[in-house]
Amino acid sequence: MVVASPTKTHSEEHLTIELPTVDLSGDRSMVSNLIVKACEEYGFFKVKNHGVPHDIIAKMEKESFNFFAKPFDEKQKVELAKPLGYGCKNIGFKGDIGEVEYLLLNTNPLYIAESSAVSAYIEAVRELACELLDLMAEGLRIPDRSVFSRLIRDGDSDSLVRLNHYPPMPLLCKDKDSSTCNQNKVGFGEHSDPQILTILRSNDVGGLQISLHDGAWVPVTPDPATFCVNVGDLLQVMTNGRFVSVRHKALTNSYKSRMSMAYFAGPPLNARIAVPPEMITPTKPALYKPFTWAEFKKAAFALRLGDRRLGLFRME
Ligand code: GA4
Repeated sequence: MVVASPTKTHSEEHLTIELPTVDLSGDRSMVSNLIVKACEEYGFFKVKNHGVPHDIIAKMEKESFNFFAKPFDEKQKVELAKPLGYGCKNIGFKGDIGEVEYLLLNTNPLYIAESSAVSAYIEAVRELACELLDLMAEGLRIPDRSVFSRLIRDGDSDSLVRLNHYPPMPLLCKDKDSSTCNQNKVGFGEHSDPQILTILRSNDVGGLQISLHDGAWVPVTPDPATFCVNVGDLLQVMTNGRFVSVRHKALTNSYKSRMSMAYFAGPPLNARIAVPPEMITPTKPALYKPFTWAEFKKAAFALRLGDRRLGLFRME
């Protein structure tokens, strides 16, 4: 198994880190330990040999590009995002905007045409998400190995797929001395993901940045052969704060289109977000109050994209 250890390169302008890359074909107990370490340190990691067939990814990407290449009027014929459907620039309900157009879909088979590129992609990526969640439980030494994945496998799971298209945004500098000159525009502003786990695939155009513990923003090198996985708010809660739901954002590229496809693995709306007893110890008492996903989701959608919603659910 090859694991690229995180390396930092200081340049005059910015810092880059290589996220840990976990090879899923490696020894299971080593893989699960590496995943736990990455979730604790970065809240993000990449996976290779992930088992999602290349042709399923390629078809999904091709259909996504075809969709976004359609005239604006036609795209708008798809239901407008409320929050599901087609959206352009507007994110959520609280006035957030970004240089992005997107399609947000419920992954429930009721809403997705059978044997379509989208349904094949959802099925394969859900399988990967469940496998990763089982590996996390194993690495955390939780005897009930499917404690997290069970929530995603449930037929009522409230998981989403989001196709994001970031059109190229040239850097136009009227004032050469301005501090914002030469800065890429924000496609999707800083936030954490509310769900359990996010599995992201992007084309070879960079733009994703993650926030490190010291607040520094670091770009993630794009790699279409891997999936980028990140911990969501609910997994931070279910690991009693051991895993971190890290803030991230996406910038546009100045001359190339960036396409990303995100699968947000969420539990059923009525699921109680329980912390496995192994995660609570006398030295690490419960950090969060109990709540259902419906309650948490409602709170998330009532706030701005960048607001810190986990604080609302912390024990006094
Ligand atoms: C972030 C993760 C997912 O893209 C998403 C987003 C959702 C939206 O775009 O409608 C939210 C955002 C996301 C978090 C806070 C709320 C809800 C926009 C927003 C202002 C689909 C999700 O589930 O939460």
